[in-house]
Amino acid sequence: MFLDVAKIKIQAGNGGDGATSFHRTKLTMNGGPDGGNGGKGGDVYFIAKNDINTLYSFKFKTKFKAEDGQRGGKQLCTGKDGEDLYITVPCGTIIKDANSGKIIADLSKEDQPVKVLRGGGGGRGNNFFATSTRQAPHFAQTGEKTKMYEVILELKTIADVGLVGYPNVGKSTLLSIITNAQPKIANYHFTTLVPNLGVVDYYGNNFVIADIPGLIEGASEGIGLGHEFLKHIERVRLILHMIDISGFEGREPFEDYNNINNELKKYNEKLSLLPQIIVFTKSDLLSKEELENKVNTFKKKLKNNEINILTISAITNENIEQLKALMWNVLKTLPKSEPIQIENYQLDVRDKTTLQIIKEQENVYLVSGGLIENMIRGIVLDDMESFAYFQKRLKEDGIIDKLYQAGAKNGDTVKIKDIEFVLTD
Ligand SMILES: Nc1nc2c(ncn2[C@@H]2O[C@H](COP(=O)(O)OP(=O)(O)OP(=O)(O)O)[C@@H](O)[C@H]2O)c(=O)[nH]1
Ligand SMILES: [Mg+2]
Repeated sequence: MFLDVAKIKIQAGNGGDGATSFHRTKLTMNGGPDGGNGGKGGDVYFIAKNDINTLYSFKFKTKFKAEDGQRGGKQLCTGKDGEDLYITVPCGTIIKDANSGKIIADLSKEDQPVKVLRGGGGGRGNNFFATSTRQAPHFAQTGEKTKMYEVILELKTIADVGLVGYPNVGKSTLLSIITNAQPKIANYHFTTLVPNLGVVDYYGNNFVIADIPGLIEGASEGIGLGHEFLKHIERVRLILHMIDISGFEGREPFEDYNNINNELKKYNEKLSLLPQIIVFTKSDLLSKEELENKVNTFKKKLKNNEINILTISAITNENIEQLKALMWNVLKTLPKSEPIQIENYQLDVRDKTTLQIIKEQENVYLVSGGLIENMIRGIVLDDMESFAYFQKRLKEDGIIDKLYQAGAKNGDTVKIKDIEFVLTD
C-alpha cells in the first residue's frame, strides 16, 4: 500500500536522574557523597532509504520515543546514555512541524541521518554539589525532561525524469521496458494508482524515472485521480510528455498535449517550465503514412521546433534505445535538482535563559521562565541543604537582584512554581 503523508509523534529520551549516595566501606561509616550523574537521553534522527517508497508503515506505528538515560549510581557511576532512535523513511521525505507547518528536514539523500530532537541531559549526582562547606549534600539533580512533538512526514518522490500523460497512453509500459520496475499494465484508464519508480541503466549511467497516475483535463480541480500525485514529480529535472499518437481513443494528440500542459501549470508554474521531451506512443497502431501525417500535423501546431520529439512503440521497440540516449543526453546538461529550502527552524528549542517576574499582588512576586525551570530540577525543598543551594543560585544568577529591581522588598513573598519563601538579604 502507498501512503505519502503521515502524522507522527516523536520524543527524545529523558535525561537520567543524578544519584544521591554516600561512600560506604567497612572502615568508613559515613564517607563522602558519591552519587554519579544520570545518563543523557537518546536523540531522534530520521534516515532515508531508497528501498522503501511509501510512508505506509506510519499508519500503524505513530509514536516514537528514544530511550531514556539511566539514573546515576553509587561510587560515582554515571548512568548509561539512552540509545538514539533512527526513524527510517523513503528518500524524498520532508519533515514538517505539525504546529507551525515549517520544514525541519528534507531527507533527500540516502543514509544521511538528520537529527531532529536532542535527548535530555543527565542530572548531576550529589557528588557534584559537594563543597567545603556543604560536605554531604542530600540532593541530586533530576534529568532533563523532553517534550513530545508532532511532525508531518510528506513524501515527495525524488526522480530525474517524470512520465506524464493521459491514462492508458503507455507510461507504465515504457517504465517496465526501460527500467527494473514491474508496474501494473492494463488496457483501461487509471491502471496506475500510485507512483512507481524505476532506475534506467544507460551504459553504467543510472537515472530514476517516476511513473505517476494518468492526468486528464480538470485534474487540478480533482477530476480523475486529481493532481495530488503531481507532487511526486515536483522534484524531477525532465518531463517525458507521453501522447498516444494513434488517436485510438478518439482524442486529438495536440489537444492532449495542451490539456496536460495546462494542468501542470495550474498545479505549479515551476512544473510547466521544466524541460520536456515529447514522446508519441503506440506508433505500431498506425501505417507509416498515417503516422507521418499525424506527426506533421502536430508539429505544425506546435510551432516550436526546439522541443525534442520521439516516436516510440513498446510493441516493436521502435526508438526505445534512442529514447534512453536522448534522456541521458538531456539530463547531462541539466543542473542537479536543488534541495528544498529548509527554514532555519529547530523543533526543540530549549529555553534555559528566560526569566519573568510578575507582581501578583501587593508584596507577592511570581518568578517563572526557562532559567528557573532548569534551576529547579531536583530541588527538594524539604531538605535544608538543597534549599540553601537553591537560594545561593538565586543570588548568584542575579534573580534576587532582579526581584529588587522589579520593586520587591525584604519581607515580600516570592513564589517560584510551588515553592514560596520570604525575601531577605
Ligand atoms: N499497441 C501498443 N499498445 C501499447 C503500447 N504501449 C502500451 N500499450 C498498451 O496500452 C495499454 C495501457 O498501457 P499502460 O502502460 O498501462 O498505460 P498507462 O499510461 O500507464 O495508463 P494509466 O496507468 O492508466 O495512466 C496496455 O494495454 C498496454 O499494453 C504501444 O506502444 N503499442
Ligand atoms: Mg500506468
